Amino acid sequence: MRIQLINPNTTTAMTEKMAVAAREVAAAGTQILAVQSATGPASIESATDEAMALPGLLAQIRAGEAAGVDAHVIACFGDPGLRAARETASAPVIGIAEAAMQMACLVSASFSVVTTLARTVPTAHRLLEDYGMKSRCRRVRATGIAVLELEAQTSDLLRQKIGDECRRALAEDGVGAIVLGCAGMADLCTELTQQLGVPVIDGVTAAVKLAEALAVLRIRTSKQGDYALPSIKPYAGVMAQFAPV
Ligand code: 5HY
Repeated sequence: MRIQLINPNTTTAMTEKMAVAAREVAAAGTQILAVQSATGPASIESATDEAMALPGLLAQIRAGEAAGVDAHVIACFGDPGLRAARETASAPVIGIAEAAMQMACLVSASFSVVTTLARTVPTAHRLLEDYGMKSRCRRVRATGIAVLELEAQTSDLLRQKIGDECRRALAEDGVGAIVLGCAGMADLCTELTQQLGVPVIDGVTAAVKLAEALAVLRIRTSKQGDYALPSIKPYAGVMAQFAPV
């Protein structure tokens, strides 16, 4: 099976980092095709970044569909463009935030999210609302770490900072699990789970396993209702190259 792992930001080191995490958990017969947007911001930390990242992301979804991949993973914690990607695709499309939150709910009554900048906290709250998860998430905690500080191997200092915030979540929020709020934290999940003694869930690996499950079960994105294909129409200016076909 082939899973297209899409980094919707344009930072190659981050794409490579998440590909390593994805390949570590992928089943023997699963190929991880790691790609990133060709256009857009280096990291996604605001609604503006997200809007500017979407044309490049949707172009990758279309390319993956043309190549016949079995599933797509959108590897950014804001789940940018998830609904548009599902309109575009017939294969399943999994967002890492939704995947991590759903998986946390399977093993704990409640969880807290430990994420990057305070700037991204409202996005996580909006997703919780959209996914009907508000009652399961006790708190979304920022670490003050920018996404690009996590682009390569996470430094010891940042590991410590993220670990400390997870410990505070366990001490203060009354939760049984932690969801890591950035694709750049994918390299921390195993060690934090060992250190903290509770499930620490990274969305990249959670999404890969959910994508495999849907592909094996041959469950694909519904093309009726909300995720019906978008209608074809002219797009003007620079957007013409991104128009649905
Ligand atoms: C991510 N931004 O996972 C999100 C994280 C965040 O470029 N990749 C990004 O902080 O919302």
